[in-house]
Amino acid sequence: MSRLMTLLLCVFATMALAEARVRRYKWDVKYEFKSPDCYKKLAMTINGKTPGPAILAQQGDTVVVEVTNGLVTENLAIHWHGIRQIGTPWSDGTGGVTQCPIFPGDTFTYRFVVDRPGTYLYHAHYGMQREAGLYGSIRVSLPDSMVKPFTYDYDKSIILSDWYHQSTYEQTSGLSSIDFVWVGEPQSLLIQGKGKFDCSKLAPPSSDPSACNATNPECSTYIQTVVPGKTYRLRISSLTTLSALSFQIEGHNMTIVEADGHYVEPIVVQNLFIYSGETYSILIKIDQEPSRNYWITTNIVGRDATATTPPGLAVLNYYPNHPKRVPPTDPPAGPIWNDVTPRLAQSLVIKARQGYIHTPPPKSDRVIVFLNMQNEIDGYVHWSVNNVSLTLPHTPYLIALKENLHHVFDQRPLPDQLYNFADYDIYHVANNTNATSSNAIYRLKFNTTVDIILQNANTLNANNSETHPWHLHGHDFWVLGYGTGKFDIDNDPKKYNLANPIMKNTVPVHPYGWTALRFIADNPGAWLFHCHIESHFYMGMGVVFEEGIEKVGKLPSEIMGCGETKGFERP
Ligand SMILES: *[C@@H]1O[C@H](CO)[C@@H](O)[C@H](O)[C@H]1NC(C)=O
Ligand SMILES: *[C@@H]1O[C@H](CO)[C@@H](O)[C@H](O)[C@H]1NC(C)=O
Ligand SMILES: *[C@@H]1O[C@H](CO)[C@@H](O)[C@H](O)[C@H]1NC(C)=O
Ligand SMILES: *[C@@H]1O[C@H](CO)[C@@H](O)[C@H](O)[C@H]1NC(C)=O
Ligand SMILES: *[C@@H]1O[C@H](CO)[C@@H](O)[C@H](O)[C@H]1NC(C)=O
Ligand SMILES: *[C@@H]1O[C@H](CO)[C@@H](O)[C@H](O)[C@H]1NC(C)=O
Ligand SMILES: *[C@@H]1O[C@H](CO)[C@@H](O)[C@H](O)[C@H]1NC(C)=O
Ligand SMILES: [Cu+2]
Repeated sequence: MSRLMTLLLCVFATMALAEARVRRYKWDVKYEFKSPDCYKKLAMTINGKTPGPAILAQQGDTVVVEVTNGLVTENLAIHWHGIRQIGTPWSDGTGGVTQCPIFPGDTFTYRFVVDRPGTYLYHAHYGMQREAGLYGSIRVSLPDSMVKPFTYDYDKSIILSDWYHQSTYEQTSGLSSIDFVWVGEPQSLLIQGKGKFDCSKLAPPSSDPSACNATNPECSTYIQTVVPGKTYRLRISSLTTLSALSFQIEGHNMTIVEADGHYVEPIVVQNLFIYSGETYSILIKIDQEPSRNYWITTNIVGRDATATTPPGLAVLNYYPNHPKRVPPTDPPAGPIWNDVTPRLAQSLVIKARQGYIHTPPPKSDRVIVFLNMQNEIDGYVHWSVNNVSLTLPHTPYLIALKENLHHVFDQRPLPDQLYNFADYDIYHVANNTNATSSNAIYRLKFNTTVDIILQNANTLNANNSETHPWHLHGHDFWVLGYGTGKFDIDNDPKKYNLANPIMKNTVPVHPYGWTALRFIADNPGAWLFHCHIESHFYMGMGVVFEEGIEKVGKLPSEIMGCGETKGFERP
């Protein structure tokens, strides 16, 4: 019997090997005028499109993307969000961390293995370029020989995002001025790249009638046609620059079955809370009154955008109704923006699926508490972690570490906990003390287990604490717990879920709350861990981990060319 099993396993392994393919893509990135919400703006496109082309692959495939930077005056880097890059840390696509940016006119080839099935993303990772629309989805299917723990008839991907009319240049200039200008709430929400801005609200009205054209087909409502009686898997992901969202489909419950590439114990919800950088698969049954269409809506939660950002609308079109037939009802209102309770409840209820549980190590070797703080530095507003605001060095960390360029970033270790964390009042307005700007990093002992506690606090404004989705490159982490108030290092760890925690790469930290994570530092490289809100990361909200740098293979010369790396280029 066991010999037969071994034989079968060998056969399957060989089949899996035989199936592995190379998926090649050739992308031209440039600026083009686009009107995703009817307002004409310069958007960053891939082969003429935003969202860019979806990458479809099967577990074990090698994805090769040849990116040509046609932005003329701007650098570029593209990150493969949720792909751990085991053995290829230089393909993570994080400008300043894992590579020199792709210079205008240059072509760079990303090459990596998609080693697990699931729903992943890609997006620009240089400056605030994601805001300009450079993003798309990655769908990795199971090997032919393996079955999913749930069934469905159709599989669709929908990316949610928010959209600003200002350029990234205007936004970054405002954020990095002494007269700080906040980016504000987005003008619209996009569902699979389509939204609707009310052109009559343009202030001042444009004299150019094409500047905002309500009948432009680029901003036609997104329509998902469905066949009655069938079950759909919708892969919902968020790549908002700022907003936390709620997503709902009128009259239909949704069953959450996957989160960030991991199967979860199915739970039925009426709305899905989703934070920037997260992906979920939901199943819906097309079982409602078939003579009409239904609304698909998304709205902002966690920030008061009621007066500024209308909900994003799309249509669930029951075949054979006309796709343009407007649902006879008003779009359902989403949940109220400032109620944290249901959001925390959703975070708490999602567990790893029975039969697919990866058990975390029972103990950690190191505990790092990251206090999320808003500060000022020399009059500039920053976000910081433990009083340190991240600035990226001109020479990327991966290269600096591997080639022993010790002088290009601050070598001093950073604290595992703010020295006065116990006294820090998370409900008090953050005192206007200056944080420190630094490019120092955390160095993790290879293959050790690390716990990260993300602690939220009050911002510089009274009675305000924000939601921060934190994303880790190069790893998945276990989500051991969430709590409200200040983390109690003596008692809260006793309540950790070590039995069936989900694994994710992005997780929210709720207002005035904490989130506890555990991961194994077993992927040699230099990895960013940061708030996935574009402006927060731009303002310093992130840290960098190094682990097993001596185990990193020879760096490809293509990632060189900036800062002190020039001598390492191919002659
Ligand atoms: C608005 O878009 C429609 C549809 O593409 C087009 O026919 C019309 O000319 C546009 N109007 C302007 C002022 O550009
Ligand atoms: C959705 O779930 C709720 C709560 O479980 C239930 O009351 C309702 O009937 C369900 N709706 C549909 C359309 O299945
Ligand atoms: C912060 O820095 C500014 C500018 O350097 C300085 O004027 C101010 O006194 C500092 N504030 C504190 C609390 O140290
Ligand atoms: C800010 O300073 C005040 C007065 O010294 C103190 O009561 C408060 O706890 C401090 N705030 C924080 C967030 O530590
Ligand atoms: C943050 O750093 C500043 C300047 O080094 C210091 O004055 C302040 O007390 C620190 N804040 C905390 C909460 O440690
Ligand atoms: C990592 O640690 C585990 C448990 O201690 C051990 O089994 C494994 O061999 C280690 N892996 C490496 C690459 O050192
Ligand atoms: C903050 O909340 C407290 C308690 O609810 C209230 O007394 C205070 O007026 C609020 N402050 C502001 C600026 O809203
Ligand atoms: Cu944030």
